[in-house]
Amino acid sequence: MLTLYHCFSARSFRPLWALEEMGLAYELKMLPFPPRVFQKDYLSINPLGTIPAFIDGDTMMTESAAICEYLATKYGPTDLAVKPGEPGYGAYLNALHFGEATLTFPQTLVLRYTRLEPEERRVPQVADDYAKWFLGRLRAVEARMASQRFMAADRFTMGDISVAYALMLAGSLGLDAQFTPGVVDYWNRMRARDGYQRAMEAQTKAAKAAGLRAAL
Ligand SMILES: N[C@@H](CCC(=O)N[C@@H](CS)C(=O)NCC(=O)O)C(=O)O
Repeated sequence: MLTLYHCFSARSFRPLWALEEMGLAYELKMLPFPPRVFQKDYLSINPLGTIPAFIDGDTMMTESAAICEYLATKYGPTDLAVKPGEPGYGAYLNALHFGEATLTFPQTLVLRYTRLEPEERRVPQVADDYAKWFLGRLRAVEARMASQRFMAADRFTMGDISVAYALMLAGSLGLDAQFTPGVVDYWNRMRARDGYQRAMEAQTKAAKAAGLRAAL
């Protein structure tokens, strides 16, 4: 059985969405956010205390985009991955990493310095600067959507899951009002997918069962 440790709408949503797109069976373990504070025994699973943690037999992974790639390559074949021989391979790998390293990381500073730190440690200038930094980096998505419908290979892939999760997080942080038209259209198409909707339903049901509220 594949096991995914998840907090509501945290980065673990990427592998959750991937699992739903692929129709794989999995167990979803819902935790309060952040688990390193509210569920300290989770540190025995993932010493970093971060979400996600993903278990498949002896394999344990903690990087959301890498887990998506793992699922596609290990449990495929699936069109959700792009093969090295295909023209969109480079764009695919780029989107997988761009979604996390370039689009999600700056938003974690916004989250931290507007919501997670105690009032006296909040720093509006850091939050504003990194919100602008994130919105500036969306230029790459806007430019691509001028001529394409997906991040790679002319079809929906794990690269889209990686990038679209960053847009989902931006919605939680109230940054989506500043999306440009091509990004708005792309995000609307991504979140209309059945796989996305099923992942949303799965986390809502699991959160209710665990007595947890939305974390992000
Ligand atoms: N690069 C990792 C980052 C994991 C990460 O930092 N997750 C956040 C949730 S979105 C977290 O667990 N934060 C709580 C903490 O740092 O204690 C990934 O893509 O999965």
